[in-house]
Amino acid sequence: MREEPGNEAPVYRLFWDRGSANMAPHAVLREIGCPFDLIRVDISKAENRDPGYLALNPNARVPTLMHGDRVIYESAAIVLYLCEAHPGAGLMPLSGEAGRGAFLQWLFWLTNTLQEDLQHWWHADNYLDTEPARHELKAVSERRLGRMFSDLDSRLGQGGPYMLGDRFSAVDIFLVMLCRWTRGMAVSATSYPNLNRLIGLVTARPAWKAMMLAEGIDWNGPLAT
Ligand SMILES: N[C@@H](CCC(=O)N[C@@H](CS)C(=O)NCC(=O)O)C(=O)O
Repeated sequence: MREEPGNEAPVYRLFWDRGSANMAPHAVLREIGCPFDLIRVDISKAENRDPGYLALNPNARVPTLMHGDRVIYESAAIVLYLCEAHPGAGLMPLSGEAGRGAFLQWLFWLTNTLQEDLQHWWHADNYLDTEPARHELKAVSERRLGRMFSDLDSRLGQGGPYMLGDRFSAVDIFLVMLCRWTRGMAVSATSYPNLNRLIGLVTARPAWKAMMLAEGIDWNGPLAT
């Protein structure tokens, strides 16, 4: 599928699957407004294990971004790469600007801490062999996530509405992607008022809406997507 504003040649190719970790890079591409190709990698059909895809991303995960011959994987790295390549889009404070440290801190924390606990909840089978152990890991992860979302909510209540105060950035997109992944939990991210306000702000953006439409998902879609 080609997403091509005007007649420009596509600059990027994003390998994606529905509702996966590509959501944030995909929405960032749409915020930037540059031409790109979308190449579906259907995990349910094990396309992420095809030799051709493994040659790009040996971890067999989505997303992967190609920029010409360059290959980049890890969703947060792709987001940072795109924000740096398109400073005019204003999706992150540049080096030396106020908020730069906070941007990096939150992007890294979201991907190495919050996203990791979400992985435990969604994919306990990747970590433990028996059902009771997996059940326990899911319960512990959900408790830990609850504390993290509660802390984020307090922060957004004191200094929001965005993670960088009154400045929207790609960190908000990344966080809202992770918030969608809580929709099957007893207490989802939308239960926290300040987080829910941020979710409302980000999901109202044309770029987010276009990403959801292109991926064929909505906020409360089935848990497989
Ligand atoms: N840290 C990676 C995680 C990517 C990831 O786990 N993607 C999932 C979909 S959300 C995936 O590709 N799963 C396929 C599998 O584990 O076989 C990132 O953020 O890019």
